Amino acid sequence: MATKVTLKIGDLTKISIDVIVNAANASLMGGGGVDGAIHKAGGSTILAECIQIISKIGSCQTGQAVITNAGNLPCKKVIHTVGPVWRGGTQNEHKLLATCYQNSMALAIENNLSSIAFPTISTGIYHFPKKEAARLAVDTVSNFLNENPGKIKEVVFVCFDEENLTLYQQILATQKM
Ligand code: AR6
Repeated sequence: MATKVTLKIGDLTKISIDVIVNAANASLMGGGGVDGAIHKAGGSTILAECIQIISKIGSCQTGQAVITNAGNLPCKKVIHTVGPVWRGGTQNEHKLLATCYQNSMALAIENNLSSIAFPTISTGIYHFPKKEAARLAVDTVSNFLNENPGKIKEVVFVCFDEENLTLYQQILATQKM
């Protein structure tokens, strides 16, 4: 069965799905943007599990993904991944952002989670250019699904603003997924 790929505008924390992906930072201790929204809506059990993870791994590297409970959120689990800070595009940012999407989907499969929702990782406080990030997100997810058929039933791209929504609409319209 082909994977359903959809696009939504709104708040990632409100989505009922197996797993949502958090655009976190290396400390996993929360922050602003979607990270702040997830911890605020999800409650303290998410942070408690992040603290346990950090006590074992030290810090979450850029591109890495880890999984926790989802506290009070309507999803079952949260995957925390650390996107690259945009530094002009010369510091491996594209590859690192692709790795976030790949590792998140691989971790979802490992945990038997078959529906996943992504925010537009790195395009807020980390300033990755939105159009390049949208293209990279769609291409990376598409390639991953082709290479791992039948494992993920649904992918939702969640945009928080009209600009990202329009970019994703344009890119998805030209993409066979
Ligand atoms: N639902 C969906 N998308 C959201 C939400 C929400 N509730 N809130 C914001 N966005 P950002 P980054 C959008 O800054 O660039 C944090 O402090 C937002 O409009 O959340 O990867 C972390 O702790 C933007 O389009 O993540 C890190 O330190 C997108 O989510 C740092 O920010 C990503 O913006 C990570 O920065």
